[in-house]
Amino acid sequence: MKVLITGIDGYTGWPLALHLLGRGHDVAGIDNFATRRRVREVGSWSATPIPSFARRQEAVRSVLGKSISFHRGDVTRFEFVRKVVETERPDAIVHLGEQRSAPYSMIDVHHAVRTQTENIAGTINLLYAMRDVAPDCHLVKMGTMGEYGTPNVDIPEGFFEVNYRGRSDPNLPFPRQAGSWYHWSKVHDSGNVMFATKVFRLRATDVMQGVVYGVRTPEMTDAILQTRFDFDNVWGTALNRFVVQAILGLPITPYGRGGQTRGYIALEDSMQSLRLSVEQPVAPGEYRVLNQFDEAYSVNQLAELTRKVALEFGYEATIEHVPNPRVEQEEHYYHPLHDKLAAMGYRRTRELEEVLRELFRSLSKHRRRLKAKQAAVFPSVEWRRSAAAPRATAAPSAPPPGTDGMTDRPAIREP
Ligand code: USQ
Repeated sequence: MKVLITGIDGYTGWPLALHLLGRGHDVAGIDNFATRRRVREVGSWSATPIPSFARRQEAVRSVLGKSISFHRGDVTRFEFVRKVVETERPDAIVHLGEQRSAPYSMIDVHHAVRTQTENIAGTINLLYAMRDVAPDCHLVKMGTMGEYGTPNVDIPEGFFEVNYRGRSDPNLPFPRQAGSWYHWSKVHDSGNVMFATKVFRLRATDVMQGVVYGVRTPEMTDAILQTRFDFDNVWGTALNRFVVQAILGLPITPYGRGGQTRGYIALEDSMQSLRLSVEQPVAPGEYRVLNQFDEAYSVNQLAELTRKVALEFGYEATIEHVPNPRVEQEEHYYHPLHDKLAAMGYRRTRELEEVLRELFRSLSKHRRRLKAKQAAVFPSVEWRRSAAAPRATAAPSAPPPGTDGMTDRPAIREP
């Protein structure tokens, strides 16, 4: 199959490209390198040194003997998106090209607006491009388990039966209660994708993915093929950050009481799941929702396990509960269902502890890069910051003259 990946330069986009190539698919990609710029904006970088995209393409040619066609550009520009879809004529589009950080979206009004306008516009552009030039193409859209929030009941895969005042509907969308502007952008996307499948008779799978952890996949056979790995407080996610904290001799920091529970999936198994979605498209007009995670853990469980594995590597990590910069439930019921991927042939291949060891092995090699950006590890973005309180260090509170407050605006050269 021919697969177009938006956000191909990212943490999951790049390994997905390698994984699909390895399985005999053709891959094309889009990226505007926003993540590279925005990680710099918050004073950090990828723990793993990653080459420019041109060098990545070269490496794919020389190491794997394959090729990736690449289009640099922004999915918020409709003409660009339409042109790429028309040129590539993909069988599937995996849409990962969105602003993916909850803290980044909570920095201030500019980051909130930019997150929502970009994410929502990019998805609508793809839906229209598909309608116009690739109506048979299957959209695999990256959503998030965070769309559902933490309700006090089981979470189905997208839809559930409702009985209300003597009437019933077997298939209503399960309520969404997201916890950041970023997560809400995914909720709005979900509504838009569901609507487009009806009115344009498009095919779509909406992937409610949990938190992804890990740094390696089997296709990364050479250091030049490795993916990015973020560990700062804005772009790094819980478990990945905990490993880095342990390596740097900093305390592991569950926010608040640490009972926050989320679904987690290893990077390699996320690739398997996305491939299965691509290889098993839905029918025209069908909107499928998949809950994509392996197991739910609380932040406290992850912190304890990280401390245990850290010891095996000679790191005596401590755990320090810090005031929660977010507004979220810190103790709650959490039981999402996730049966559909298993029915599609998905099998978990990676255990958490084993991936934790791999993380310690891989990241210890980059200790100097971690140390150089250590200041970015500490929480800096507060969800409920009053105007008078000290602000996030990540961006200026008032936009500099002539800009909209985003420091990633100017076109920059790739590193
Ligand atoms: N947390 C800590 N300490 C830390 C960092 C995070 O306790 O140092 C807690 C957070 O408060 C939260 C939980 O860990 O309760 C998860 O936070 P996270 O930063 O790992 O993940 P989150 O912000 O939810 O977002 C990440 C990805 C996002 C994806 C989402 C899946 O950045 O793109 O959509 O995971 S999910 O969490 O299922 O919504």
